Amino acid sequence: MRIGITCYPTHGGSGVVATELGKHLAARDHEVAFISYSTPLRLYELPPHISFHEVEIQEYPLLKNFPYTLALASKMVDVARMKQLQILHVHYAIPFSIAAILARQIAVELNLKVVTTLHGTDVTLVGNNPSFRPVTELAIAQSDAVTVVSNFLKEETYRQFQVGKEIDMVYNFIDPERHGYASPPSPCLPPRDCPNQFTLMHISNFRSVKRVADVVRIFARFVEQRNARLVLIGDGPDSGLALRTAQELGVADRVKFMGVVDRIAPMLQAANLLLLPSETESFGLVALEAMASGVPVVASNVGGLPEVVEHGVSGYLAPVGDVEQMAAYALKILEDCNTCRAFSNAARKRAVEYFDYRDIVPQYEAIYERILQ
Ligand code: GMT
Repeated sequence: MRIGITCYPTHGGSGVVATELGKHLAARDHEVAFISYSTPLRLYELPPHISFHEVEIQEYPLLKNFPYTLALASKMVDVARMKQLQILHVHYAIPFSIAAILARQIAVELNLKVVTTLHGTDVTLVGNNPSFRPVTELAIAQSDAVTVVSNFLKEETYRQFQVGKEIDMVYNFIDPERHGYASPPSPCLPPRDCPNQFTLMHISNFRSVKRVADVVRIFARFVEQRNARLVLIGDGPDSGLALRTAQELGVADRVKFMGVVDRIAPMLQAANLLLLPSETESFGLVALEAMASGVPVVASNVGGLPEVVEHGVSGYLAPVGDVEQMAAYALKILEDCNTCRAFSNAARKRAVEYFDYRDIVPQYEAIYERILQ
C-alpha cells in the first residue's frame, strides 16, 4: 500500500508512534511518505520505501499567523499525486485530520482514504475545549477510519463527542529488540555508571499534565530511606518547577537534568524504576518503553495506564497526587533484589506479550485494507 503519514515531528508519544509505525510499514514493503514541517525525530535516516516531504512555513506580511493547516493540505495533495498515495494516516484530529480531509476533497481523482489516530491530548485536553469541539467532531465523522490507543480513550471519545461510527482500538507498541530483549534485565543491579545508588527516572515533555513536582516529591520521600538519584529526561514548561521543588526539598544535588534525549532505550538501561504520576495519560508510551527495558513503573491510576501497567505485577498504580503512596510503592519494588527482579521480569514479559510491534502493526494494515475495499 502507499501511505502518507503526518504527525507532530517533535518529542512526544504521538510522533514516536507515527514514526515507528511508518518505519515498520516500510520494512513490510509499503511505500510511506512522511509529510510534516520537519523530519520526525525518530526518523534518523531514510530507509528504503520511506520519503520525507517538508511543509514549508513562510512568513507573509499580511498574515498574522501562517495558515499551516492549509499549507499542509496543499502539500498532502502534491505528495499524494506524486506518490499515488492511497491513504493519509494522520496522528491527531486537530489540525492534521482537517488538512487530510481537505486534501482528499481536492485530489478527488485519487479516491484517498483518511485514517485519524487519536492520541489523547486531542480528546482529553484540546478536543474538548468547546471552541474545538465542532472541528474535532467533523474530523472524526469524516475520517474513513478512526483509531484510538487505549480502551480508555475509546470510551472517552464516545463520551465527549457525538460519534456515529465504530472506532478501532489499536494499542501502542514497542520493538523488544531495541530494548535489549536479548540481554537479561538489569534493574535490580546497581546502575553501571553510578554504583551503590538506585536510579529513579522520569521521561516526559514536562507539561503540567505530567505533574513533575510530584516526581520530585516521590523521590524526596524515597531518598529518606534509600540512596538514590533522580534522572529527568526531556524538557518543557515545568522543568523550572522541577528544579525549584528539588531545591525546596533539599534534594537538588541528587537530581540530574538530562534535557531532550533522542534515543531513550540506552538511558532506560541505567534505570531501576520509572515514575509517571501524570494527571492523565491516554496510554503512557514511556511506561511501556520502560517496561520493555525491564524497568518497573510507579504511575498514577488514570486513563489508559491500567491497561499498560499491571498493578502489583509490573509496577504499581496510585491515585493522582498521592506521592506518599507512590513513594511507598517505589520502596516496595526496590526492597530487595528478588522483588526487584520479579517486577522487572514481569514488566518486560507484559510489554513483549501484549505490545510487540509484530502483533500491532498488522492491525493497522487490516484497517487500511478494510477501508480500501
Ligand atoms: O503527553 C505527551 O507526552 C504527548 C502526547 C502526544 O500527543 O504526543 O502523548 C499522548 O500520546 C501518546 C502516544 O499515543 C500517549 O502514550 C500519551 O499517553 C498521550 N498523552 C496524554 O494522554 C496526556
